[in-house]
Amino acid sequence: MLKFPKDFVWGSATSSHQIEGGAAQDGRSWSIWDAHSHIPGRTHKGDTADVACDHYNKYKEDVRLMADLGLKAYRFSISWSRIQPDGQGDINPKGIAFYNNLIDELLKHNITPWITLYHWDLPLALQTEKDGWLNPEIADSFAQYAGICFGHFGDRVKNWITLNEPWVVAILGHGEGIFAPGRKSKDEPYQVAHQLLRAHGKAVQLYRGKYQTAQKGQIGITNNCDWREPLTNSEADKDAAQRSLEFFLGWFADPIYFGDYPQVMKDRVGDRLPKFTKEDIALIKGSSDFFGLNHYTGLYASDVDPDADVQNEVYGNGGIFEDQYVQLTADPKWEMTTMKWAILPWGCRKLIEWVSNRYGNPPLYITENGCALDDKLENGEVKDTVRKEYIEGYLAACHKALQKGVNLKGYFVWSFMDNFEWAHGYSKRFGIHYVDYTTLERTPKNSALWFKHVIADNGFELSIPDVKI
Ligand code: GBH
Repeated sequence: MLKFPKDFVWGSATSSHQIEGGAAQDGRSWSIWDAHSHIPGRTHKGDTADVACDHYNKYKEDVRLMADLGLKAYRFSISWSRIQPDGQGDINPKGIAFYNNLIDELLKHNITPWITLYHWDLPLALQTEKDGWLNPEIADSFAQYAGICFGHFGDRVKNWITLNEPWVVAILGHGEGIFAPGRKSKDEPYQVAHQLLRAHGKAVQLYRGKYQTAQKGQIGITNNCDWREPLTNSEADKDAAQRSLEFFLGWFADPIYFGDYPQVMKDRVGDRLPKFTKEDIALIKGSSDFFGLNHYTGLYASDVDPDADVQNEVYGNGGIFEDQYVQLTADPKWEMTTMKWAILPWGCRKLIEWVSNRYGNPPLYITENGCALDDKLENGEVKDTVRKEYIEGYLAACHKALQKGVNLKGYFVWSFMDNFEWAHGYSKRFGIHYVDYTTLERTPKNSALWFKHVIADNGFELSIPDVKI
């Protein structure tokens, strides 16, 4: 039996734009993702999140399903456009009321709310009128919005995450342009990342200065990272894997833990990498009470000779190719999810050990981990064995890391239910609950029924003893 520490946080996660729907309900305004998905060709089959899972109207039913699962914690995000339709200024009382009701409903069922303030759905006005995350003023707008949330919800909410995956905002939103706001650039990712870090720092400063003592909560940030395994034992490939991890995760975590970007980024990106002022460093260094990590997959990394004529996607390596010169490859033998992401539990173990070693073994939460499959609902059942074994393998890897002393304190499955998977629309299913998009009916998949026992037993009997962890 693999037992987890007492008080281990067993959770599941979602985000506002992916599940809520009610896009124009009760005074909500559009976010950059509403605008993005309404442009033909940006999402699979033109899917939008206008209705999504209609969680805005079905939240009570959803909390009941969470309670059925015995979930200890639920991580969700707030739609900034519901709280401040213009992104600044006036507060929308109906938006406040919705999250108050959701929080109260969770607490009534003994489920601890974990709130993410920003999961990519920037109020559209801030983009069209202010240039969004490119504008240094956004740090103040974000802190103002965060303050509204701390003030209205912080009496009951003790776990705050400022930003979800700033890497995605920078690289997919401003580098590749496949996510909102759909911009393609080799420089903007660095500029946007810089403002995201400053905004995070300002929100944390406000929380610590004005709310934390009275409310007694914790605040941090969630970053994402895929594992990078050296392709060979050569020093060059080992360096390439390390460089890739520093460009991916060190980019956001080094400023928070050490007060500056990784040296390898400063060396290679040069003047295109913004510099922190003393005031910025005072805001950002030490600004996370815990290390939030979203993790799904990994790839081999190998070194590329900058002079060689290598054909590579500019952004295909988790960053801008010419800044890193890292080639990423998959082993054809690896089992893949329908996202074509490799299932690599051992990569999860290596990554959390890497984080623990580099950042001084901080309290660590896996705030997302999960698997997309072609699920079929048949006779009321979804036989998602691969998902159950994915979660089982990754949890076994977590357990091994715990035994080695990693300070892992919780694990949130992505996602509580099938939802709007961004550019993939509704074509990818990550949920442990199946959503029928015609009737909007929810059904627990077999993975959810298994996870329920894991929570109840605070561990599980490993059913896949050959899994490589
Ligand atoms: C998360 O991001 C999001 O927070 C969440 O909203 C989303 O629904 C969920 O994932 C599922 O997509 O092609 O092998 O190079 C995930 C961040 C970054 C993880 C890119 C996978 C590419 C893997 N992703 N990474 S690969």
